[in-house]
Amino acid sequence: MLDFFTIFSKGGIVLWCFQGAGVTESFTGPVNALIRSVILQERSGNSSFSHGGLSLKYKLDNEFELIFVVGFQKILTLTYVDKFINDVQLRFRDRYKNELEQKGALKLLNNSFEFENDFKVLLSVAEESSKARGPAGMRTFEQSGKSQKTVKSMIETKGGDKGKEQGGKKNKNAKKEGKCSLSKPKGKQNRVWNNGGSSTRDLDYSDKNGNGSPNGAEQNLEAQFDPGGGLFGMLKGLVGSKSLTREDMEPVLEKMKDHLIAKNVAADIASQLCDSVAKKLEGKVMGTFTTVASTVKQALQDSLVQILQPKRRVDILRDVMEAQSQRRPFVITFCGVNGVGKSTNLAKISFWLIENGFTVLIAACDTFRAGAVEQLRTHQRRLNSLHPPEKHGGRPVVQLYEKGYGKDAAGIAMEAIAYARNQAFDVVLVDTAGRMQDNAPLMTALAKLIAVNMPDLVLFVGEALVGNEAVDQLVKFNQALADHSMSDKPRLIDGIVLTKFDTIDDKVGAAISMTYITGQPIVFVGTGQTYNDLRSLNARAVVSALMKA
Ligand SMILES: Nc1nc2c(ncn2[C@@H]2O[C@H](COP(=O)(O)OP(=O)(O)O)[C@@H](O)[C@H]2O)c(=O)[nH]1
Ligand SMILES: [Mg+2]
Repeated sequence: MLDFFTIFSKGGIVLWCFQGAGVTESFTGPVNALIRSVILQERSGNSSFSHGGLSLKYKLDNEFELIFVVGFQKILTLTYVDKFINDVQLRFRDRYKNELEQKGALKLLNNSFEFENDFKVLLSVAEESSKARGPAGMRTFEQSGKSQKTVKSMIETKGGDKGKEQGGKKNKNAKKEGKCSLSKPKGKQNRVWNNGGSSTRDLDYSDKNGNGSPNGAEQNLEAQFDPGGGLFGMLKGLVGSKSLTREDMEPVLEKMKDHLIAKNVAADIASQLCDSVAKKLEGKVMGTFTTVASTVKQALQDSLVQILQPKRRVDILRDVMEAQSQRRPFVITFCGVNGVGKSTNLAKISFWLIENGFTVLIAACDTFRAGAVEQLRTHQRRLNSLHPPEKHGGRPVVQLYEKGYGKDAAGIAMEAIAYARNQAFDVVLVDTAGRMQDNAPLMTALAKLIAVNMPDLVLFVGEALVGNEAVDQLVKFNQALADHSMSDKPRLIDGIVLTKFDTIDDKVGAAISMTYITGQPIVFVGTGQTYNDLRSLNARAVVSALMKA
């Protein structure tokens, strides 16, 4: 009932694969999609993925750097898959331990992994066991929760659900306790080099459970590794070649998550990122002199850079030239909530395009906010005075297309694009009214504007100041565009303009939240209120600001 199973190395070499009987479709597409949109984008916190009609489940083997992927029809509920993928992993590792230990792509390529028989045996065992279990029968009274209750507790008393409530609270507490003990570093205290250094500074390390570390030397060691305390003051000095477990990493991950949130990364995303890092590291063998904290830190840093690295080429100037050669204007639409800097950054981008020798038509499609049209007219005048028509063959380099207030924005955009085509403008920049992501009628209107005009680029403008809100905005803008699209390949947000970057100090987390949610690049960063305050994103600088304690 499986469509396929494949085992490949993280370097991309397929070691072995299986295709289910009667399955004719190639599974390259789904596996590539999994690699592209999950594994390469640090979304591996979750171990399943769907693509078309298929469900894919995967497991990372970090010790041998392998990925195991199984695919089956989404409509099937295969309860045995999780265990099965584990079993296959263990068997494969057992059988080919020696081969896998000889690292190096060529060696892997030269080996043939005759795994067919083992796989078939495991598969039939798994399928049989799931059949044997069959649909779960009804529980007997003794097995049910009710049998555990006393009669008294089942009698409803006047005055409401006090008993229930108390029960509920108790449960909550019990849960909490369970959690606490999970995150508490257990039994690792002895694994430190006790070199008896002297403590120089207090550490930002507090054991949430109130069990202060009895071992002073351990704290000293921490101080030596990370004299600043702070985030990586958690370091437990675990040294030696051992493979990482989730438990080892838990305290460090917890601190990292808090650190990312403090840097303005949305809370959900911080947890997903930490989960993904944990998945990537679980089972990995550490080098002799590396510590859990430094390993996790490095992995997180790599993941952050990976997220910020654009997944596709964004080269507006080249695209404009291409449109030019097709004798049509290149159209960019700006959208976002109120006051984030859409109009201001649209003007900066106009300036940048003009400096690069293009002509720009600004379409004033914010027909809602008083003063919006005048604001753009002021920019148009200023830009034209910076690049006077005399220097450009008597032709103004930037013009405003406006129809006043209260009109249909989609219609104005369409007229503006037609006008630009007739007048041979190179670029049309469409300003739109700000709208809250929850305002359904306005979101529908924006989706219509985009669906009707099919701009070449849809830029979402967002402030670098936002934290959790960034996720909500982006998810809902994208959702509205998808819901109201008229084609089966909806136009979604293609890029992000991150504004007010000059006001956030090192709280640069919004950059991560926004790229993580959309998978789209940050095309421009606004760093002030003059025309020159437009930058591209430097992923490494952002990540180093993020990691700074
Ligand atoms: N410091 C700073 N302020 C900005 C930046 N971009 C826009 N602003 C300011 O944000 C305010 C709102 O900008 P506006 O373009 O009218 O926002 P819109 O409602 O999205 O069109 C204005 O006062 C801008 O000067 C930026 O990158 N840095
Ligand atoms: Mg505006």
